[in-house]
Parts: sequence; C-alpha cells; structure tokens
Amino acid sequence: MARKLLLLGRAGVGKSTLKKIIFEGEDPSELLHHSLEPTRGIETSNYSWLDLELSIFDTSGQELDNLLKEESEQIIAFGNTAAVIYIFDYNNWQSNSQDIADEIKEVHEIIRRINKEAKLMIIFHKIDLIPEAIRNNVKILTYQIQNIVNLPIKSLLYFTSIAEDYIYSVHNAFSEILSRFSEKTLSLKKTLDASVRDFSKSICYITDYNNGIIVQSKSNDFNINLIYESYRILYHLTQKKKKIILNDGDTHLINIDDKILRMLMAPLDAPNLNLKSLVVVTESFEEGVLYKLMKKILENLKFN
Ligand SMILES: Nc1nc2c(ncn2[C@@H]2O[C@H](COP(=O)(O)OP(=O)(O)OP(=O)(O)O)[C@@H](O)[C@H]2O)c(=O)[nH]1
Ligand SMILES: [Mg+2]
Repeated sequence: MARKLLLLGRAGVGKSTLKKIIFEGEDPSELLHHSLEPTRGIETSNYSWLDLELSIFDTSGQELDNLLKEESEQIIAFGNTAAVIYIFDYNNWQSNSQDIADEIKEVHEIIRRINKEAKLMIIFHKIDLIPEAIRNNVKILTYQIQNIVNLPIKSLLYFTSIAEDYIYSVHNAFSEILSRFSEKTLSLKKTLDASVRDFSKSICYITDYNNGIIVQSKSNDFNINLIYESYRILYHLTQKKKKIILNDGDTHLINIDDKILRMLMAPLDAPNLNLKSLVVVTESFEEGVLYKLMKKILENLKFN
C-alpha cells in the first residue's frame, strides 16, 4: 500500500516546487525563475522512491486556514497519513514567527486528535534568503525556532533551499524523511554509517539518477559547516558546470584550489534501484583516505 505524505504550509512557501524537484526530477533553477501556478484544493500524485510507493497530498496554501479549521477537511487531509510535512519559509518566519509557531502547534494538535501515527516533519525553506551572518549559524537558528515552537522537533527540523548552492539540502531533507519509511534506505544508511565510522573528517553519499542524495553518512568530526560546501561541489560536479573533474577511469578526483575538500565518485551500477553513484568527501589532505573509504563502502554494499 502506498504511504501518504501530506504537504502543508502557507501560499508560496514552495510545497509544489519541492514535490516537483524530488519526485519529478524537475530543474531547480527553472522553478526558481518560473513559478508554478498556486495549488487549488488538494492535488494528489503517486511516485516510487527506492522500495517505497508514495502518495503525495499537495495542499493549497490559500486554503490552509480552512483546512486547519474544518474537521471534515482535516479528516480528508490527515487521515491515513504517514507523515505531515509542514513547510514555512524565511519570509514567513521574519514577518511573524509567532504565527508560524502557533500554526505548527495547531498542526501538532490535529495530528494528536485525528491520526496519532502520523509523524510531523518541519521544513524551514528558502534559506538562501537568510542574511549570511545568521544563515551560517544553523545552531542558533534551530535553538530560536525550538524555543518559540516549543515542540519536541529536534531531529525533525530541516533547513532547505532550491538555490544552486543549497540544492542538496533539499535532497538530503527528503532522504532523511523518507528513510524513516524505507527499509532499503535504512540498510544503505547502516552500511554507510558502519563504513565511515573508522574514518575521520569524512562524509559519503549515495545519489540517484536525479542526482539527489538518497542516503548520506558522516564521521563525527566532519565540520558541519562544510556540509553545504560539499553539497555545492557535488552539485557543480553533477551539473558539470565547472571544469573540476579529472577523469581517472571510473572515478573522479576533485581538487578545488581554495577549498580543502577532496571528493571521489564511483558509479554504483544499480539502475534497478535507481542508484547512480557513491560519493566520498574528506577534509583530510591525504588522498589515500578517499580511496580507502571508497573501497570499504563498495565492499560492504550489496544490492540484492
Ligand atoms: N528564494 C527562493 N525561492 C524559492 C525557493 N523554493 C521555491 N521558491 C519560490 O517560491 C515560490 C513557491 O511556489 P510554490 O512551490 O508554487 O509554492 P506552494 O507552497 O506550492 O504555494 P501554493 O500552491 O499557493 O500553496 C515560487 O515562486 C518559487 O520560485 C527557494 O528555495 N528559495
Ligand atoms: Mg502549490
């Protein structure tokens, strides 16, 4: 049976945009420059994601107030939902953070009343619009949000943007959200965790044919502020926009002059699972670390 995911949030926060990027492989830069039509009512669509069948309920922001008030609407939207993904953007948060916090509490209450099984995930979207000084301090922002919202949302809050430099934050958020429901993703995650554990200052991902991150894992000491930087490099690499690739048989070794990150990619040859590449990144100056980590993961991965 398909799992139902409900996308909620005010008008123009980016619900339909995120759906198109993750599940339909649409071009983020296209969607950033050419907006979609506002959604009316609830648009439902079905997709596959690794071993999951998903039914996405994309709601209308303009009709959100009504949906949160009317019990009959709530039952249609929240009933049988595996996850409720509430999305707000930087503009919402800046103009009235208390309103957003109240709305999140309202959604939380409806879940408790109508469908206790549903998980609540929260996405703070359009982080590209946040002034740089605040944006680089995700910890403070998380703390502020948790303080105002005051829900146990610690592990369920994601910061995303479809702007070029952040696009992998979108793939990563959905990878984490969906891995809660996908055994296949969970087992890939365990393999990556077990492999990267013995390495320092490294991160690894598995990507799909949309160049989205299906799963990722990092060693504890990997600098969290470098994660977006590594996403950015991966994005450029997959877009082949910059000449930073030295072809080395099946793998690519990337050295970027002003950055200390090194990255290596290998094809995974698992088209039946829609898995394209394994990517490993390290802060270490030793090139050997990349090859050792790559070898270890490839030995541990089994696709059957
Ligand atoms: N700056 C910025 N703009 C974004 C981002 N993601 C989406 N947008 C823009 O925000 C708008 C979002 O539009 P939609 O995806 O249609 O929003 P929605 O939440 O589906 O809106 P309704 O259907 O009316 O509820 C579009 O103009 C996008 O170009 C982002 O990460 N950063
Ligand atoms: Mg929409």
